[in-house]
Amino acid sequence: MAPAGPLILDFDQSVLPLPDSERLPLGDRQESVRFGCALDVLQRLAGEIRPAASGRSTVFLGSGDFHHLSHLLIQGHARRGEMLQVVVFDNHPDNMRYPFGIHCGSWVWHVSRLPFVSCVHVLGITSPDVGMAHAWENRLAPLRSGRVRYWCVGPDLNWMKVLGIATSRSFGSIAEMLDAFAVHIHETTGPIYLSVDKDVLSPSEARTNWDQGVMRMEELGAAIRGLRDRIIASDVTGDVSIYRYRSRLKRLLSGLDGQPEIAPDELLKWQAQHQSINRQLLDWLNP
Ligand SMILES: [Mn+2]
Repeated sequence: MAPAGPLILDFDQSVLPLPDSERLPLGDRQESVRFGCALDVLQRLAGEIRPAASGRSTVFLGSGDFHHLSHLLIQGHARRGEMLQVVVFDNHPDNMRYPFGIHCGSWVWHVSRLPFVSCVHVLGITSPDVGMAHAWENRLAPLRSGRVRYWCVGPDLNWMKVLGIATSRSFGSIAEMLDAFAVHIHETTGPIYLSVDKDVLSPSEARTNWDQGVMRMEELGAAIRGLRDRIIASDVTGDVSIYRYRSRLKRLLSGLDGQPEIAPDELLKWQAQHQSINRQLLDWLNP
C-alpha cells in the first residue's frame, strides 16, 4: 500500500498547507514542548502522535525548536531483528548535553541510545558547536563509539582526533562531504530514517530561526535521491514562527543560544518560501 500524504504536527502554525496533508492541532502544547521538555512530556504525546504518523512517509514538525519530536517518531520505527540508521541534515550536531530532559539540541544523543539504531549521521554541520571551545558540551561517548558521526563542512575537528574520535570528519565543501558520505553509506545496507532540518540550507535558499549552513537545495535534493530507496520514513523541520516563552528558563536558554529574531512583517514571506521548499522535499522523498 502506498504511504499516505504528509502529516503536519501543528504546534506553531508555521507550516503552510501541503498537498494531501493532514494537520494535527497541538497549539495548546507549544509552551510545554517548544525548545525542550521533560522526557515524560514527550512520552505522553506519543499516544496521540504515533497513531496519526503511522503509515505516513513524511511528518512536518514546524520550527527547528521542535526537532526533538524526531526522537518520538523514530521510536515508533523499532524493528524486529533489523537495525536502523538515522541520517540527519542539520547545521548543528543536536548531540549536546542538556540537563532538563530532551531538547532540539540534544535529541540525537537520545536517538543514538535506542537499541535498534546502529548509527546517527549528522550531515552539513558548520556550527561552532562542534569546535574546541564547545568540545565538552558535546556528548562524547557516542562520538567515540561511532554511533554518532558528524559530517562537517568547515569546522576544525582536530580536538576530536586527540580524544580518539575517528569517525567524525570535516570537509572543505558540501560536495566533498556528500561524496564521502555516499561512499560510506553504500558500504552499509538496511533501512534509513531521514530527518531534515532546513537550517542546513544556506540563508539564500530559505531563512530559519537558527544560524544556518551552506548547503544548496540542489545538493540536498541529490543527496536525498541517492538515499531514497532505503528511506522508510522521514521528517522535516526548520519552518519559521514567532513565539515568546512564558517560561523564564526557556527564555533564558533560547537567548543563550543566540537565536536570531524574525521581523513579523517578514514572517509570511518566509513561510511561503518554506512552503515551496516543503513541496520540493515531498517530491524528492515520495516521487
Ligand atoms: Mn536541528
